[in-house]
Amino acid sequence: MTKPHILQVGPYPEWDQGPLDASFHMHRYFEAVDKAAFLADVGPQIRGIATRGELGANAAMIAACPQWEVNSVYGVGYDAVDLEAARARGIRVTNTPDVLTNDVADLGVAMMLVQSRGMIGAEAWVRDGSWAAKGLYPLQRRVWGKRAGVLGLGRIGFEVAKRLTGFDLEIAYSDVGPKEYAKGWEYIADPVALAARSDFLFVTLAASAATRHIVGSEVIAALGPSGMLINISRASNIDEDALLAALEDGTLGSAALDVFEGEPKLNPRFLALPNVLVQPHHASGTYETRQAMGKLVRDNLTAHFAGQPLLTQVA
Ligand code: 8YV
Repeated sequence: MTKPHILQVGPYPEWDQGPLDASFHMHRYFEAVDKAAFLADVGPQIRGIATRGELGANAAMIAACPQWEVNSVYGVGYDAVDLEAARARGIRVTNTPDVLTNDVADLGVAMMLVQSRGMIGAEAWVRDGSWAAKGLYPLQRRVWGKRAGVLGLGRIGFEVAKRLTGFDLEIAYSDVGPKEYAKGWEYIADPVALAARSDFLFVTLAASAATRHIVGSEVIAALGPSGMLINISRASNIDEDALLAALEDGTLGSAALDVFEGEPKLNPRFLALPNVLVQPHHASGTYETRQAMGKLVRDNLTAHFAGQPLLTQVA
């Protein structure tokens, strides 16, 4: 059987590329200089798209691939895939849930600790000789015993909340409705009210058109001058202009962010702010997790072309 032609939107680690090239005819969109010409050339043969959470598959790609059957996302978030176009054409879409949940939750909690305790500055304080020259490092903010809000108590939100109980934090959450697995954590339907009763607000909900800017100026102001916003979901869940303005004028105390609009070309205003911890969208970035994500991408593609049920289908 001829190997199915796959449009590869972005790079994958070598341990994935080898097996993919062995099983499929991979067309590397990310290496193409003239992307439109590349799509016009290879598009007619493409039966599958292999992409990443933050890259997705846009309308131009989809329009160029008349034989497109399946879209396999390396990531749990598939908000960057044009789902409407996929559904209209009966395209099957898969993602990589569960295998990354704990790593993403770990990084979210770590970001809260690093930012609250000023560990980036403390590291520099030692390395640049300030400790010897200036003495003790300035005092920071306590974490344990404070109040945490979790916006989106799905798989990742649940694991974040579970970890926060280990720090004796008082947990409350918002979601479309109360969750039976919420271990007695307080359900607060309104994100503004959740922010108002929180010292730390974690944004963990799956991004969609419905959640766009769910964290806007009202939520940010409610979190307040001593509050911290932590985002390990998608930048689109937050009104970034409102966030930047609030961080610059002190309406919001601080933020710890792993995702940005237009990433990796984030707004340079973030880089000028001392009260923001910036991270390069690596919440799922461990060898163990990425190997599991890569295997799921391959297994879903293999299952599709073998006429088998998909492992992790979302559409
Ligand atoms: C990326 C993510 O997929 O899971 C998601 O939705 O955004 C990430 O895990 C990962 O960074 C690889 O691109």
